[in-house]
Amino acid sequence: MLGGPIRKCRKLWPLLILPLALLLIVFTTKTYLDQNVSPQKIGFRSRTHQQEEYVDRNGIKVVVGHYIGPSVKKLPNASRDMINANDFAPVRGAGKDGRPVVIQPKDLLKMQQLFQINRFNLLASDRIPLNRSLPDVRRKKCRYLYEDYDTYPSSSVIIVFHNEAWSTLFRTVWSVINRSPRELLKEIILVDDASEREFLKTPLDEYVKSLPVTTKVIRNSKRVGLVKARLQGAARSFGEVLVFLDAHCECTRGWLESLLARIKQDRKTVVCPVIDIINDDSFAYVKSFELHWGALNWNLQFRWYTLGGRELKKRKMDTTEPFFTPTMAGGLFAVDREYFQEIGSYDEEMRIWGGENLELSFRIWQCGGKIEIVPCSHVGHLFRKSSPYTFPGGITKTLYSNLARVALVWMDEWAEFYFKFNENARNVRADQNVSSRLELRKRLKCKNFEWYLDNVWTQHFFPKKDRFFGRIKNLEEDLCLIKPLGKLNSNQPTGIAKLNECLKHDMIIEMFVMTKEGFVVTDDSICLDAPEKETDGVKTVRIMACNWANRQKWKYNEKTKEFIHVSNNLCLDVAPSKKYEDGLVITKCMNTDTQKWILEAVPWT
Ligand code: UD2
Ligand code: MN
Repeated sequence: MLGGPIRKCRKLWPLLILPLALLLIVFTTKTYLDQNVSPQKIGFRSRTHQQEEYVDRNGIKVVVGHYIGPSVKKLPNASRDMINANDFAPVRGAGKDGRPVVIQPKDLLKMQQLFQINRFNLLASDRIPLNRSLPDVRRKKCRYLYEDYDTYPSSSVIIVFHNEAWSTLFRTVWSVINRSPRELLKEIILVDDASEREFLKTPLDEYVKSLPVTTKVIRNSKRVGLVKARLQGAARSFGEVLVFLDAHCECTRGWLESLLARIKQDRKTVVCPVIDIINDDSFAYVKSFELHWGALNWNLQFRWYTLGGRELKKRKMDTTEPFFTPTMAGGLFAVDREYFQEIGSYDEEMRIWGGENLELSFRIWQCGGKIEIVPCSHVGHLFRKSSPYTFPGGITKTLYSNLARVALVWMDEWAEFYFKFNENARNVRADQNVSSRLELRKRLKCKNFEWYLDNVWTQHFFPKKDRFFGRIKNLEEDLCLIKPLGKLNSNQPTGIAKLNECLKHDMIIEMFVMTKEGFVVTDDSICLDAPEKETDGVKTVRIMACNWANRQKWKYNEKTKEFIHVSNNLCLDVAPSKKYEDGLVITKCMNTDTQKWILEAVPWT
């Protein structure tokens, strides 16, 4: 009896191994290619859809969520039945206290198949109970700050979803139910954006009836995208505050009170929790950084950056105080319901995914509001390395149309900068009619983007009239400084500062800003850096995350053409070996030819 199935399995072995081997080949080739791009080619690689995930200087894992396109080939394929099945089968204690789930070797193949469906470990998720416990990651003081919560405004929690897994969706819902004071939680609103999964239809309607909190379900038969879906939820809500969550979140204790407390104090403050990380493989709950804020890069992608200088000092004075942030990630925030309408909710012309977070961020700040992160509020979000769903209308066109709209409405002359360096956005620019949003901007008497850069995002690295923007060229070698390439999915571009052939076209990798304070910055808040005090003869110059400290300050001498590292009073020079790999160093200023640099300004509008 037993022999039958086992023998059958043996025959299947080659069939199973082949896809795995293919997967491995595709993956290694991809990694190989990424690491072996010759310097001259670097600038032509499109990095615009890449997900950034790296460990920063403080040893904190930083993950930035944005669309990165289809992942490695769908091998092995998940069958239709698998996609439509709800195999939620909780195992007692799995994922308890936010701990990782370990999958046995015998289940690995199934795990990989299921992974493709949502681009996270569905097998692991399906084993974790919907009401799993999570660590209380807040600072101790937070526990006693919100005891008068019965005086706070009430809330409607709005969760939009498209083809979400049952276990992640309802773990989100249950974490809201279990960890929100019932008095403050008026209702939960689930907005289905035309999901196709069978279990998200009638079974969901039935299940929702059993929940102890009023839960509305709004359905779409046609895909509307997350902006319209959220607006539908907002239109049907009764809470005084709207709280938006992605459909794969887990809220921890105190998350809601601390958000609502701030809105009670000031209804024009839009607040975000600290977004912790639910690991896409193990579903471990990982506490995330607090000394960062949200901003963007030259490609208009949302990014977390290290704080420095005044901002950092302010934050360290009271680590439970809400602190402001130039932009929000977009998925997790709370806003006064009426204020949300007053400032123009969302740009309804934004389709499917992307851009709405920056649009809302600029609008709030420029039109008289504030965005803050509340350190006593922690919510986990499942960050994925790629997007699992389709983009009707095409990913490039959809995403860049949304981003072009952001630029055209809010960024003034910096819109020109964006279009100049971004071909995809340039291609869809003319198709955008933003007149109603420009009218809104006028009606609300919003401030301009320059004000935003000067007053809100004080550590920005965009070009401006009062700073240099362009190439930094070594006179002797006739080569240009370039931004190092990060490894795909692993590192922030960090490395030894190197020279590269000066490119004929203006490419972002050769563009640097030099601020009045002497920071030499390029896209993604990356700075030219050398040790503050020369130690043990180590004089290598690096390009790494800006920390706005003295070690990253430089001075350019127009006359002598020397580029001086301020704290050491040493000169930027080519490594003595003159080898590409050895990059740049700082050394005693002797006015040699390799110590002469030209700042070649490039027009940016
Ligand atoms: C981030 C945000 C996300 C959104 C996005 C930019 C966080 C943690 N997440 O990407 O909320 O601001 O940036 O647009 O800040 N969905 C639909 N219909 C669609 C597409 C998506 O309902 O056509 C849902 C989806 O099921 C999910 C939510 O919208 O619940 C956000 O989508 P995501 O999780 O793919 O976005 P994410 O986290 O990569
Ligand atoms: Mn998400």
